[in-house]
Amino acid sequence: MALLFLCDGEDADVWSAALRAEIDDLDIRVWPVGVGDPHDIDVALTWQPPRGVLASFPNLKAILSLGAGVEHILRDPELPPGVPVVRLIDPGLKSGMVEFVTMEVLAHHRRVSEYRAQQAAGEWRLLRQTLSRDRRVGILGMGHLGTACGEVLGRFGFPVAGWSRSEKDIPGIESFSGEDGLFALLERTDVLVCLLPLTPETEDILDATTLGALPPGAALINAARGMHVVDDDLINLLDSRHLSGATLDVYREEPLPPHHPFWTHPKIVMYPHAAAWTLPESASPVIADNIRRTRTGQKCIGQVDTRRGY
Ligand code: NDP
Ligand code: OXD
Repeated sequence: MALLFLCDGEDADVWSAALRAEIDDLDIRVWPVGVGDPHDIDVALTWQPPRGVLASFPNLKAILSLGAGVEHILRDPELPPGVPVVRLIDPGLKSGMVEFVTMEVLAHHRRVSEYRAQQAAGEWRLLRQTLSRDRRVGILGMGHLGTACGEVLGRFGFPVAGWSRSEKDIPGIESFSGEDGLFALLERTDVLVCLLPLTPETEDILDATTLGALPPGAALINAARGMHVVDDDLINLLDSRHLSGATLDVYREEPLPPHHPFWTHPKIVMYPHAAAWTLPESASPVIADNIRRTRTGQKCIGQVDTRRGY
């Protein structure tokens, strides 16, 4: 029994040390050079696996994502059928995302970009302040991360609503679901936060129709996936002043190509997919638990429905 570490760009030594602190005799094989006999591999820990690689391990019993998203695994057309795919439910990812979303909601609420632009221009001017109770936040995706963000934002006094596939009953958060629910949420939202998984149903969900349904002056924070946003539609709505600003952490192509208009758009604040990292010191106990579960025949925590896509 061996764990395959299939995460290009991640430090395998750091991860091996953190995982062996949880399971001291863990046999870890690092792709591509240290795999050994493919029959030994029973669990894969992966981020953006190259197409077809996972299919080459005949005894694979679980595929663990190194992040919350799993679309980077499910897009492999040669994914071995019937092997459970598991998303990461990690306290470090949650706290990182809560910090990021709170920071950016507050930045839009308190008009930070406008003050920075005024400072650059040497301009001393007060911009109108709004009470938090008059700034409505809407969250697309009320899962592990969206719910945590909504609960914290509610404590600042923002009226928070969330949209999910199923209706939720979360104290202090208005719940919307379904297509009608999506437009009802958009119409009452001043700051829209996207924390949806990327699935065939959610791809391109933020387009001229949905973003255009937000009230004039609304702002967008996308910390989910770049494929949720139709880039040209977002730019048109910012240029026409329907939207006041956007914070983007994720892009259709990463790194964002140098000539993409987002880089220089005055109403866009960019981050390089940095909202919430998977840190070994936080995620290793969760991953180790799922390795143990796989080896003792129990269901992993965070197993996804591969047909649903999340
Ligand atoms: P979860 O699986 O816990 O939550 C997903 C939520 O989206 C659920 O509420 C689900 O509804 C809802 N949803 C899914 N499909 C639809 C749909 N078609 N219509 C309406 N609602 C839908 O995911 P997490 O909260 O853990 O993570 C969300 C995403 O955040 C990840 O998939 C990833 O892409 C992104 N992410 C980005 C990071 C970054 O650094 N930028 C870091 C970590 C995550 P229901 O509850 O009814 O099932
Ligand atoms: C994730 C991410 O899905 O970092 O965890 O994007």
